[in-house]
Order: sequence, then C-alpha cells, then structure tokens
Amino acid sequence: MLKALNEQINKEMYSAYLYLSMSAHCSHVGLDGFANWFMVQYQEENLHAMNIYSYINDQGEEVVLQAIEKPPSEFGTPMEMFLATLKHEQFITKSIHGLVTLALDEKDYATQIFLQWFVTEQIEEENNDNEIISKLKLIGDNASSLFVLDKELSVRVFTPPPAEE
Ligand code: OFO
Repeated sequence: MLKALNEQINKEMYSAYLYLSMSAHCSHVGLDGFANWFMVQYQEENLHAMNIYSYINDQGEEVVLQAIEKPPSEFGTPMEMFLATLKHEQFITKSIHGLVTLALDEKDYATQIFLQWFVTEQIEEENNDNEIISKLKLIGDNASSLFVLDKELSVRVFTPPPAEE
C-alpha cells in the first residue's frame, strides 16, 4: 500500500506539471483565461500530492519521491487540450480506484477512508472537463465565443483548504 501511495504522489505531481505546462502554452497563445484555469488546476494537483504526503507521514511511514516525467509542451487546439485533460483525469480515476481496491484487499481501512475524498474529487474533476468540452463543441470555430469562454475561465480561483487545528 505504501509503495502505491508513494507512486500516487508522483502521478499527482506529474498532473501538476502537465497542467502547469498547459497553462504556459495558453499564456503563450493569448488565452489568459484558459491559462488561469490550468494554473488553478496545477495548484489543486499540488494539494492532492501533499495530502498523500501528509497522510503517509501521519501514518509514521516514509515518503519516497521519484523523478517527475517531462510533460508535453505542444497541445493543439483548446478542444484537443481539454480532451487530453479528460483522458488524463480518467487515468487518475482508474489509479485511485486501484488504490481503493488494494486498501480493501489489505484490510487497510484507514487508507480506504482516506481515499474516499479522492474518489469524490475525481467525479468533480471529470465533470469539470466534460462541461468545458461541451462548451467547446458548441463554440466550434467561432473565435468571439472562444474569447467569451476564455473570460469565463479567467474567474476561477484556487481555494486552499482551511488550516488544520
Ligand atoms: Fe486531477 O486530480 Fe489529482 O491528479
């Protein structure tokens, strides 16, 4: 279980890196709202990694970090970018479900409860991507509608969790 949790930290850090790279790309092509959305996503992924990091520490076990894979830097259209984001989140969902299965197999009930938050979070993450993909489908090649969506995505803010007592 510990090895799998340490591997999940790496997957979350890669997710952060991937979205940071997408944010950089969006800034470069002038889609500042999209860039903001991916920057918030980057912050959320860091938080996911740190949640697992803290859990391993709290259980008196050792966090062992691995190299983070280089993310792509070319992403194509906003639609291609969000399809890639959804695909990546589906991969993460599978990974989280694999962790839950392992926790149950090992009768590790504490970890199973800890992972529930991630199971719920993945529903929200995939839903967010699907909503944006639906909007991008409606927008098609219409540049002015794309800028309206860009404005909409510019208001997303990262909300850090309340500090623990
Ligand atoms: Fe995107 O939820 Fe973590 O990786």
